[in-house]
Amino acid sequence: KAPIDFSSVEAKWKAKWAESPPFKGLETKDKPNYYVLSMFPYPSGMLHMGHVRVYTISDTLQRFRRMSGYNVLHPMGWDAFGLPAENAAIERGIHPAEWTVKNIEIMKEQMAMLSLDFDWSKEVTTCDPSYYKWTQYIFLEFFKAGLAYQKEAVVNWDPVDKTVLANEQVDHEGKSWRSGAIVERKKLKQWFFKVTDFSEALLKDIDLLENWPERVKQMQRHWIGKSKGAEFEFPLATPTDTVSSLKVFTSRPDTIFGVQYLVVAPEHPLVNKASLPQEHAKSVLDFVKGLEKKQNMEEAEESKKGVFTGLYVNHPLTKENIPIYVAPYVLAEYGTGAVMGVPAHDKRDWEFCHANNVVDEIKFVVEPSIKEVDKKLDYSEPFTAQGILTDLSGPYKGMKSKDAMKAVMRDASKIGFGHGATQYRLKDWLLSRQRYWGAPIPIVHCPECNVVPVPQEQLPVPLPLDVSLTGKGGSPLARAEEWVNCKCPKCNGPAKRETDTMDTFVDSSWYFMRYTDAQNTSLPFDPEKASARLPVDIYIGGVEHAILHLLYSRFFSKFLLKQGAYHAEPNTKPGNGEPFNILLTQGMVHGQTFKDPVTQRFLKPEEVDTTDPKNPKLIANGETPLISFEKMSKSKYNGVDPQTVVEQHGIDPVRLHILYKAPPSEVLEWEDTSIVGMQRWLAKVLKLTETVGNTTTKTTSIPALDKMSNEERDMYRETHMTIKQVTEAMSTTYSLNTAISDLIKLSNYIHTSSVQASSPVYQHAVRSLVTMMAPVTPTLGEESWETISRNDEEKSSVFTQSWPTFEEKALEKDTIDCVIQVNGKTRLNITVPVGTASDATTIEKLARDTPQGQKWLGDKPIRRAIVAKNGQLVNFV
Ligand code: ANZ
Ligand code: ZN
Repeated sequence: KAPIDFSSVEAKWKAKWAESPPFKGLETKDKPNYYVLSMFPYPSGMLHMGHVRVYTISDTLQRFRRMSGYNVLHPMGWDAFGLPAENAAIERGIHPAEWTVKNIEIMKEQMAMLSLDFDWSKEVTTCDPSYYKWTQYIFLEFFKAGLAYQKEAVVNWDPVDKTVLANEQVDHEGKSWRSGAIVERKKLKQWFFKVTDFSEALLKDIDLLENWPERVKQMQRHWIGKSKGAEFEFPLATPTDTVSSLKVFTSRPDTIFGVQYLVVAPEHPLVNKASLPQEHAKSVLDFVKGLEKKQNMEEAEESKKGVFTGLYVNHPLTKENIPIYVAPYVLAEYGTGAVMGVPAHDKRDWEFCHANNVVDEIKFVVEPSIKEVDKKLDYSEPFTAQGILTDLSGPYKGMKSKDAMKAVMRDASKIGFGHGATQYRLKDWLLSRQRYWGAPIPIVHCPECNVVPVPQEQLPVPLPLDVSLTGKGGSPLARAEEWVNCKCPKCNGPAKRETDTMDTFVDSSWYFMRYTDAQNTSLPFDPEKASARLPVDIYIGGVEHAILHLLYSRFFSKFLLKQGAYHAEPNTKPGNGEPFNILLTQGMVHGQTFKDPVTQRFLKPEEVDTTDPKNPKLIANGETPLISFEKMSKSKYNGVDPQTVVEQHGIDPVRLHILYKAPPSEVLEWEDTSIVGMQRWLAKVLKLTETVGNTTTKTTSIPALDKMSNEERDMYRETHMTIKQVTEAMSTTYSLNTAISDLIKLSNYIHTSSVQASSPVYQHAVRSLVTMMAPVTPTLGEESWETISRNDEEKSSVFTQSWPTFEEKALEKDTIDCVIQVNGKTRLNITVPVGTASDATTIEKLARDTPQGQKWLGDKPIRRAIVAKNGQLVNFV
């Protein structure tokens, strides 16, 4: 049985908070702003333990900030467009809007259940027209700036359901998850954001993100993937009417003499009937056609299969004619969509060369440098490192790779053959989806005027509500005829609406800006209001968003800064339109998992007897199951429902347990058994506060340090040490688990100390303890505070209290521990008063007064005393 009746204490404070919200009216102009943001959830209808963890962290930090005198923004909203709602509609016949609204209601209740204090006046719901109107507005800003455009792109196409599939919807055999049909690769017109215009800024400014985890920054750098090298333009041996040369990008210009063929991607413009020699056109085009099935494509890529085009280029440096191939291992979207094949020094080129019998002899143009004695060229595999250029490298032989790269590029640019070039792996963002439940792209297609943006005053382009959802047949909006057919905003003639909707990542790329001015009806947000709040001070969320969401948000925020949608205070970090200052990526919550020791089968909870939690048994045969902690999943029966856990143990113990069991960014291994410890601690704190509540003398004035008894002095020091450590954890290290253990230590200290509850130092210690635990355990914080508060004003809420500050003086010790050496050998330890620490004569006297000192020093005279480390070490010679 729990030592406190949590549910009744919770009910009491929930009612009080509902009547007068704890932080209401505390915002004033003279306080600094602080923005605590946690990633908003998808409204699936149920909070999971991961949500509970992230929101507990953000709620704790925001309460701490408010008590520390900030105007805090701590909003919440819903990432409410997306596939699950659409699938629910298809499977259960419930409209996505209805499904979403219902789920939001449930999850809001669950958040309240957890004592999470969000500013609901700033709530945003991305599927609400009052929000997506502004998503459309921002899309048009991109469009007008030339950064939103349409182009053909290869998509996964299900030929049975006649719909585009996401990569995740194609199984490993290249079949559709829904229809089972072999997925085709089809070129369709798609909408893109030109994020590549920002490649360099997005890369460079990662250096400004001092308060981001290194791992996340590395992932972003890798995703952007800057690569330096050269572009070479090879002239065709026999130029045709349509093509005269072929451009390649390489990161290894030093291997230019090792080029033995070129390869272009199947989508390369060279691959068409007009450009190919007649006798090869059919075989090439048949080969490419075969790749339309995604399956074949992946197989060919794997096998490094390719086909000869019948064309040759002339190598300007070797003067040799070399063949051009087509192969899917060359990607159309990277570099120039063509590569120079250097089989001796690139693994994929090597494999391609062997798979297609391209040449008889492979040219090795680089070898390991002589310094690496044990390394020699092995002609049975490619040598991919840099080294020294061989005799086959013409004028560059004997040069180091590094120098050869420069020399080759210099010589190449002299004859117009090539130049240095930089490539990024980052591609433009394909944002259009052939889906219903998303923000319509605000574009009209007119037979006369072509692509026409919907004028601002006509926004939002509403999502029509009566659309039949079958999951088949392309964009559902295309079937909403009344909606599709419209008038051209430019010429007023008959026209058609764009039927694609936007990727939900578009919605979430700016929601944190909308929070700063969520009710605005004339703009996405007021520039002044946004500028006062941005950048977000701390952003807490899952590491699974380390790349896309964070990159897209950085892109949006840089673009909107450039557009003047808000401005940045010159000295605000990180600067350059970076949206998030501190990024805290919380770790996953793993569930306790039981397996049969023999069959390794996952066991259901009802198959395991856990009455003795330290010694669980299989009910069937009494054996001990295998126990591990793994990602929660239905198939492992290791999921934990937040609601059940809270009902069982109380909100505060659950919050404490979550924060105490692991540092925020590490995996949290959830098991219920040790929550009892948290409950006991809370009961102990309640006892302490009752002791204070029962004393008749409630004093405020704390005596001067030298007026305190020794015990009081120690308690005072302990209190201030705890204030220092907990403040540091809440404000800089986010080591919330150690903050809690420091609070536990302090309460134990008070509990065992001989200082009386009537002492102002005692009361100060308890008051500090309760104030500091309140952000983590709001209910028990209030309940304990009520007991010790001195007057009605104080009584109203612990959250009206200021966060305690520590005095440097209080931390000082009166004595120091001194190690005494005799002739360089450590012989004894003594305690000396701080003031006498460097006074050798006093130390000598104190030392001689101890039995150990008698033994080692006796009456021997001391020739010399060496005092080191501020008196912590003294050597008597
Ligand atoms: C010749 C060469 C020789 C290459 C050698 C590598 C090693 P990073 O560094 O990632 O940018 N490449 C270029 N465009 C390509 C495309 N569209 N599809 C597939 N591969 C492509 O990679 C650059 C290297 O990737 C380029 O340098 C090219 O191969 C290949 F010893 O050119 B290299
Ligand atoms: Zn028109």
